[in-house]
Amino acid sequence: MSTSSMRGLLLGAAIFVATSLPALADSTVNVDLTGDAGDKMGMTLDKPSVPAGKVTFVVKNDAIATDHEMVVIKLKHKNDKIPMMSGKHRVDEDKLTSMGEVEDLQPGKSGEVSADLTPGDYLLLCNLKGHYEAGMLSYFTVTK
Ligand SMILES: [Cu+2]
Repeated sequence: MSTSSMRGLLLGAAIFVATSLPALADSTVNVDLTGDAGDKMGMTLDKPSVPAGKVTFVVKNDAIATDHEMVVIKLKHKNDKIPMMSGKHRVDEDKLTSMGEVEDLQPGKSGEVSADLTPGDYLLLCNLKGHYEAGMLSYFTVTK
């Protein structure tokens, strides 16, 4: 058998395997981080929810001169009170369930994090000092 027909066979087998698997609900969420010190800060998602499965967050820091980050928190209930570290102007992540994060994104930089997410309510936030309080949070839902 020639190399090329062998390659064709292998490719055919690979396609067969790929199409015979159940559809996996892989999703991508684009996250935009904005705002500089002293200004309003924000976190915008391109969709409010995705189906359960592997979710990749592609995070872009659109600030001019401020680092940001994005932490994925799994909530028990959407109305959970978010614990703060007293006097630190930061969320107390140790008291929450983190599913992963993109840390220390400099202005203009992008990063991504993937996680297998089960159905429920999530909170995305930036936990640099004062940023959560300045508005860097976004609620997010994973559906069945
Ligand atoms: Cu921030």
